Amino acid sequence: DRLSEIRGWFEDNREARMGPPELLGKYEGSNVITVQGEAFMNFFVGKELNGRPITPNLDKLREDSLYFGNFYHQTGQGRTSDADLGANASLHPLPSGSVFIRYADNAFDTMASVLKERGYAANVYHAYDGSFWNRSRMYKEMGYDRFYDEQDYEIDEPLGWSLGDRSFLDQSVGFMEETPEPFYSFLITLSSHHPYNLALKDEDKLDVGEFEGTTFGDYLQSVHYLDSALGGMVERLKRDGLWENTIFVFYGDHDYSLDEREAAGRLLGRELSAFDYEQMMAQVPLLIHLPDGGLAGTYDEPGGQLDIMPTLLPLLGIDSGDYDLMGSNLLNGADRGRLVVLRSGAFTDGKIYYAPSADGVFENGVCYDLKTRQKTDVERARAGYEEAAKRLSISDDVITRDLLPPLKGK
Ligand code: GP9
Repeated sequence: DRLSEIRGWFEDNREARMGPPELLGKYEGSNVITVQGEAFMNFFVGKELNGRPITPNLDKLREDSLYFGNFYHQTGQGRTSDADLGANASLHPLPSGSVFIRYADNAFDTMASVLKERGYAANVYHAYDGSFWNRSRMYKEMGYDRFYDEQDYEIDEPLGWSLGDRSFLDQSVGFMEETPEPFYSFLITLSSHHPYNLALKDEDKLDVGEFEGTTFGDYLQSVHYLDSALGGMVERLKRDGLWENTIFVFYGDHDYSLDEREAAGRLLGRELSAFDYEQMMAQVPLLIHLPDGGLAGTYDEPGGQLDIMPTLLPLLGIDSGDYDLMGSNLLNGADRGRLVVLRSGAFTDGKIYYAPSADGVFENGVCYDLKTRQKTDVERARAGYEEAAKRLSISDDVITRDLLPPLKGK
């Protein structure tokens, strides 16, 4: 029946979730601080504008971090909440709506719930109305001890939708300092939310030159501000002695909702094909800083948000194979046949990228060769297409039929 079919898939993919044995438990007992950056994409990371780096703090952090530069967001209509679900529960979003709103009463295995079983404290931080995306309800189900929402913060830096990220991150570290270790902290930033036109202080401004007064220019300003806020947070974690015992994770949640192919091409100094731009809109950065700066480098294998949980758990001594997670461990190397599946049915294995057609007929989709960046025979995508469709339907059933308890025999 369906349940044993699904159980079989999780069993068959067990090894893809487990990391290299020598890393199992290497950072056991560390705190984990994960920051999800609003609309923070990858295409400007490490780039300069008028001779000034757009993301100087992330550039510095990258020197002793793992940087995944070929990393996809896997969100759907639930946008920020879908990214949260992907990273914290390793499940795909649904074809419509947000899981946070539609299925908040279901049972989930999450970073918070799994780590709490191991004696961690687990808190989530977001300085906005706690009911947005049904977070207050969903975070109870996800197992957090506490959700720090807008009411818990002093709004001493009003910016954009709410409190500016600089003060948000700083006050959040203050709350963490009152939390018993080890802890898992999940933070969601907000200042770089659309429409991006922030009233920034002069010292926070980036000279965006030719993009001044455009939405694209405002967007670059807003992500530059988030980068600066992150830099301040890392400084404080170091100063206050948390950094050496913390795995620090940063990733972007979803695309920036703009159609700016021409402007993005000007920024990057090359003309972008429609495919180049599609890839840009699909990718966000992922950085993982380990307490000793270990495993630092740029990782080019493809990955996605659902891979964050199965990558982090083994570092803390927890076998990801024991949990029904849809993602893979990013430290396995590319040889495990990793497939990154997007909600649209698009997928990549690092060699090809398949973009489905609106009618959902396989043959009408387009397959690209990632080396040549040209269209290639769509048949090359058939096996991956079938596996991608299988994964999406398993994840959908797990969520809509609340299958995690019965999969565990409960
Ligand atoms: C608000 C914020 C918005 O709480 O998370 O999310 P988005 O509109 O980007 O999904």
